[in-house]
Amino acid sequence: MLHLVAFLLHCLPLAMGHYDICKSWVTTDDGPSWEFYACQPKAMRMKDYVTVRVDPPGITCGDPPERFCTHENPYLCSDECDASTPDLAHPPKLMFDKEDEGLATYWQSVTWSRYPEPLLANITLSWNKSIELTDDIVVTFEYGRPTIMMLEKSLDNGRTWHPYQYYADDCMEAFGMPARRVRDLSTTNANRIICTEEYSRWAGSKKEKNVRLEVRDRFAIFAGQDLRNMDNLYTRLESAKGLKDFFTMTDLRMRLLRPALGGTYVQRENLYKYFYAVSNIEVTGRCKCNLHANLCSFKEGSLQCECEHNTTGQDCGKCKKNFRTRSWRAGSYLPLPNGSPNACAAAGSAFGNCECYGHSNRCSYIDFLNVVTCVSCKHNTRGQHCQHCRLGFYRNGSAELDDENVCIECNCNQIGSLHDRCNETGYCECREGASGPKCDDCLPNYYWRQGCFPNVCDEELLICQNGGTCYQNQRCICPAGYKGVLCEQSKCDSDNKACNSASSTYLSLTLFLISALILQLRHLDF
Ligand SMILES: *[C@@H]1O[C@H](CO)[C@@H](O)[C@H](O)[C@H]1NC(C)=O
Ligand SMILES: *[C@@H]1O[C@H](CO)[C@@H](O)[C@H](O)[C@H]1NC(C)=O
Ligand SMILES: *[C@@H]1O[C@H](CO)[C@@H](O)[C@H](O)[C@H]1NC(C)=O
Ligand SMILES: *[C@@H]1O[C@H](CO)[C@@H](O)[C@H](O)[C@H]1NC(C)=O
Ligand SMILES: *[C@@H]1O[C@H](CO)[C@@H](O)[C@H](O)[C@H]1NC(C)=O
Ligand SMILES: [Ca+2]
Repeated sequence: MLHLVAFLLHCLPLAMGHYDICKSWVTTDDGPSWEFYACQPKAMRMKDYVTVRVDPPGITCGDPPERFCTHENPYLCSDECDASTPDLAHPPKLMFDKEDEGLATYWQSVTWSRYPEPLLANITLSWNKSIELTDDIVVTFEYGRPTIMMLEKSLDNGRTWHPYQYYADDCMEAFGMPARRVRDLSTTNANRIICTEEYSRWAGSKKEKNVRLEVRDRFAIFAGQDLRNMDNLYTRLESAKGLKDFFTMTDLRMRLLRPALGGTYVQRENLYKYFYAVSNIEVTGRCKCNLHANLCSFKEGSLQCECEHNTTGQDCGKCKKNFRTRSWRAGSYLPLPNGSPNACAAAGSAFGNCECYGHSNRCSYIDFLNVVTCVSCKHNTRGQHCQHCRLGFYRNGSAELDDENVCIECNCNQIGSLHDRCNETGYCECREGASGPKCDDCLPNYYWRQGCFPNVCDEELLICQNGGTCYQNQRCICPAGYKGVLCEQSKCDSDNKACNSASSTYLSLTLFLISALILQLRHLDF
């Protein structure tokens, strides 16, 4: 079922005017045709499409039922949280419902009965889709805002996390960071991660309920107050490194680290008034579609861009099959005001008939060969159509020719292999004694020491004699009185002369040569 998202927030400047159509049918001197533009979906209330997870297990109040009180009324602890009674339960979903006039509905944690062990909770919001913030994130707390918390975000569906903003009543004490305000940032540090004290203090702000991640104030650094100069913001989003990504995420995590205290100290005799209660989390943003879609729909439980410009994927992040003549590119806000669609092109369109499997944007005609060939093949490919792997790379059997991962580095061990090329299954050519696909192992009866060398001694054939011990297959450590490669030789034969240095050296050299010869012969047997 295709359920089109129709939540348009008309009050948002970013939802208006700009980049809202992907193509239009125009008539030119050559007749009517499509014209294409960079386009993006409207901003929406992202809390309607989120899945939430609250950690650790058992942090939600009411199981078993519990009494609590408030900072306003600290000795009247008659309020009750009971998970089994709908009217008294405070499950996580109440952070995302529609508030009726008057009474707030909220998720609530257990109280701080284990003080001084910290009362910690994580609230993780996941969209399974990259989204771009267009307005402040606003978290509404009932019964006081936390005195320490932080926001983290993920860009890869929760595999890796990054700090987003720190909040504390004393930033230096809680996080070792100086307190800053977004309003004091400038164009050179607009995507700085800050710690703010604005939303965590109790004194003078008892009635304040909201904690913000100030997206508008950051936009305003470029677009000015009231966000009048959006063109400047769009220009900067294209050019300033990391700025677009700052407003992008797939997941958001709120780490609650210390609840509201209602004063300077925690009152141990009344821990029923310390807990977290969140009534709403407002996240306003749009699907990230790389400027290749102006619609985003909710299908099978996930947001999905309705890709144009012959792109495909959840974020329109690649070219459709048969439209991979040049490599995929995101659309661009520039040049103003319509941007560039950077559409994917079919073979046989803009580039003549030269297919490059998406590894090159350029073809060139070579006169004396009378061929058209791809120029500067990327992704470690080479060849007229970028259809081969560069030397030192081999073909990824599970990737199609137009996949970015089509060529895998051979990674041959520099010492163990003859050269850095490998065969079609990634096997390198090994030097004598070396083995393994990458030649970083030794054959049996060889040892590794910057290359593979035949064992001098071992536990099978080349056994150290006379009680000698084999050191890492490299040499025998002989007991006093014995010598030789395998300690096979007594230093002092019954003939006393042999103990004298000159002749003994001569003798042992001879024996060494003989035993080396034996070793060589044995080696030939393998
Ligand atoms: C919250 O998430 C962080 C990782 O971001 C983790 O280290 C921490 O243990 C979690 N806390 C709880 C209470 O689950
Ligand atoms: C996430 O989205 C992808 C693409 O729409 C979908 O295939 C996948 O099942 C979704 N995963 C979850 C956990 O919803
Ligand atoms: C995408 O491909 C279709 C043909 O399937 C073509 O009509 C259309 O113009 C292409 N769009 C773009 C933006 O190249
Ligand atoms: C081979 O290609 C597949 C498909 O793109 C990719 O998932 C995989 O990681 C690639 N393998 C290597 C070793 O790069
Ligand atoms: C690559 O070399 C390995 C080891 O020599 C061999 O087993 C494999 O069959 C070779 N693959 C191809 C495609 O030649
Ligand atoms: Ca609510």
